[in-house]
Amino acid sequence: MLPLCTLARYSCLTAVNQASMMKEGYWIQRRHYSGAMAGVLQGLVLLLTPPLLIHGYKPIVINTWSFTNATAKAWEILRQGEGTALDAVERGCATCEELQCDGTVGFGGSPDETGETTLDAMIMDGTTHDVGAVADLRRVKGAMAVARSVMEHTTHTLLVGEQATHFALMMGFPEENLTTPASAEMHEEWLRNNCQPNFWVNVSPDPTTSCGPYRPSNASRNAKEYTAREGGNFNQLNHDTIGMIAIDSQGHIAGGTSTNGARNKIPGRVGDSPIPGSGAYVDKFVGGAAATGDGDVMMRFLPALVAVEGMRQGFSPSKAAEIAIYRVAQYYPDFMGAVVALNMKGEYGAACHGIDHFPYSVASTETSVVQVKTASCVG
Ligand code: SD4
Repeated sequence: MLPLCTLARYSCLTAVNQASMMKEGYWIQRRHYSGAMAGVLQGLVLLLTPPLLIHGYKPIVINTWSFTNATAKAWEILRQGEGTALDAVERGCATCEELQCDGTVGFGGSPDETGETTLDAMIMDGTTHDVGAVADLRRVKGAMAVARSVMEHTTHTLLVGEQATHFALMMGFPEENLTTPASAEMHEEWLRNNCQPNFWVNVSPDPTTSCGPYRPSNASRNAKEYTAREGGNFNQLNHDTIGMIAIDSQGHIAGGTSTNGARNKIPGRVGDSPIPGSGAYVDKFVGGAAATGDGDVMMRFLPALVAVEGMRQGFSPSKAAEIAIYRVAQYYPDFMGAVVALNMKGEYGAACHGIDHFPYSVASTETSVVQVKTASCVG
């Protein structure tokens, strides 16, 4: 029978959570809200299933943004003991790919300059320090599962581009067109808008007014151009990666990411998400962290690694995430990004920059249901 106190606690927590988000002036945008509501429903379903007997570690999962369907899927696996932390991360992120979370994970989003959607994903086992990743993956929808295959069936870490596709097909994944009417329209609109915005600097014709093909011009790149050209391409609307960290009841920790990258990217562009230490990083002795945001800048600082090393030095997850974010902000004061961090004790936190608030999702034996937390950002 379902204990009444659990039910009471559930509705209480949900109400408090939403009230505090409204108080802070933040309201979940419609796309986030529908995800949150679906997660709440899934949370109710999870409450009706008998809890797993926990030995040692308390399972927990945390992920970027209010991608609550992904959290719920991972939590279902952890809570029922149906799989390991790796399984939870793989299936949780794959859920986002299937649901095209915010249009920035999975097929049919962020078309590149030619209109094609390409995918980056990574999975890391904090117990063995094994990693599998794919970048610039083409015509295969399940990037996270392909990343897991790289880990399970090769001794490599990262496969890219057409060769990653070739590998995926050998592993039995179907070849599919990742373009949808919505992504085709995004591309058409970009072309109608003279290819604005784009990621080119110091080329001619002038990339701020014209489409390519471009050739190099003589000017040299500087931080000011970052603000004007690169930073302007990233905001909360076109830039949401799922990054997830999970700990199972055996104390195994895993992390992963999946994204379709940056809209209008130059073909061949790979972001931070498939790079270990940048998109995500996990260590069985410490905990894990995952990042989202402007990957072109963030990968220059390995923020997930920095956050884990911060926790190793004894900082709380929130503080460690903040340290990682500040490291980037010192050089790029206009960058947009966020980091979630979780330690092996099950404590977690987040830090963010360049947006007002950063929602992230958590499910654990403490919360019983998927909750959306909100970090206030600096910068
Ligand atoms: C990238 N970091 O490819 C990814 C996108 C992202 O929040 O995180 N969006 O740059």
